[in-house]
Amino acid sequence: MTTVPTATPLAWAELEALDTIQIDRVNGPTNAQARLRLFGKTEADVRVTLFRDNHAWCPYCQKVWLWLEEKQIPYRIEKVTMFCCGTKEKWYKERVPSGMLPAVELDGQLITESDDILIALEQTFGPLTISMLAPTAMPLRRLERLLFRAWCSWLCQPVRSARQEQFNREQFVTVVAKVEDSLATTSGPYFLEEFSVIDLVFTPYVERMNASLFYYKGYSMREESPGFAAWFDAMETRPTYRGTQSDFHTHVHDLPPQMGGCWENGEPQARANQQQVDHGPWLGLPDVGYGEPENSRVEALHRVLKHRNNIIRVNPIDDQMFDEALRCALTHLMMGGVCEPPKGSDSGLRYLRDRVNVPRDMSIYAGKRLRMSLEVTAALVGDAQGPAIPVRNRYDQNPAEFVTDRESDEGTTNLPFGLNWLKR
Ligand SMILES: N[C@@H](CCC(=O)N[C@@H](CS)C(=O)NCC(=O)O)C(=O)O
Repeated sequence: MTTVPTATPLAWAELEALDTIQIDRVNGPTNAQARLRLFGKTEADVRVTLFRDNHAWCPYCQKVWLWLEEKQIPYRIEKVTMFCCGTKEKWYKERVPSGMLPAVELDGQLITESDDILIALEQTFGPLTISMLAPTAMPLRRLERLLFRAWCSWLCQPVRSARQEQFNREQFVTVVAKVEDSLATTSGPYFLEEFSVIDLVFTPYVERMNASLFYYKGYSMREESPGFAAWFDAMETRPTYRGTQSDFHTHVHDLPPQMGGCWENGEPQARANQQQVDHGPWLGLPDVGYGEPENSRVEALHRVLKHRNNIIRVNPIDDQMFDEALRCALTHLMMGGVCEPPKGSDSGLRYLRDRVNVPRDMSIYAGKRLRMSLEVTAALVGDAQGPAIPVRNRYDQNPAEFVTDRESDEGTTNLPFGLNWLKR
């Protein structure tokens, strides 16, 4: 019998030596960690502050975020807690009593409601191809709301019968067909002849539809709808979109508390998809169509190293045991091969696997690679899962738990990877 060689886990210093990545959060490509974006300009040019959620889960924030990135408007980012994750910051409620996100401060004036924000921004900086108020924009904006409502009716309401489930599905598919007809009227993949604000209007919820229907209903929008497939592919050519893009795992678990529940239909395809999204393999899921960048592993390493003290502290298992287990997973990530973690560390590794948050913590392929190494390493010692991901709230992701330990992240206060709610 051949025995598979077992690597010893690399020491932190050895792992640090492998971290060769340099990321310019302020002037480089779109990313979820920046607190300041300058696009080569200076801080004196900043007229806008975007208030958005810590986790990059809020769809309306993603729309405004993408607009600022596409137009390359210098801006600051202030991150705020969503109600489903913890307590809203007092300073934010003083400014926006409803606590709703996003908000923008433009030349000292506070604006809420994402569409009003875009209208104010385009009045100041010019439209992104067309104005939100242009006659061509209005029917497309209404079509997006129609699609949104058909999705909510199917996903977010319990049904009494298989017939009702089928009806909701058909309603959704009918609206998808309408949207695809609209996409087909242009010669390119976008809603208008040129990429425009309309594509941004559709982006956040279409991304969430693709994830949630795959997981809860066994319906793969990107694979079943060629017009949407081409649109997704085109969106993914844009570094702006790539920087805000989430993965299936993150979305299917961030949506239930935000939407008030997501209802699965129990079909075999849905079950198979749930298995893949939760347990892997994560490569090959239709949440991304472009090829893997060569630095995805090193990006994952870089992000874990940056926050390793918090990651270890918040994990439900013993710190020393998890320290070694995590180094085993990172050794696998960077070197391949087998690196057996301590017995009993499998649930801790899977706790982290389930709380990698894309794009808050890292980009989509880095997230997949990290989940994969955590799972492969955990499987060497057992099949214990971490505590279940809650569905009514995500207090397991409460940023307040990190307040005293906030780490500098290119001028950011980033709050990654779950928290120590079980240990306390
Ligand atoms: N109509 C608003 C909707 C904004 C909205 O629903 N925001 C949600 C997040 S997606 C929110 O801030 N909820 C309060 C919270 O989660 O803390 C807009 O377009 O800006």
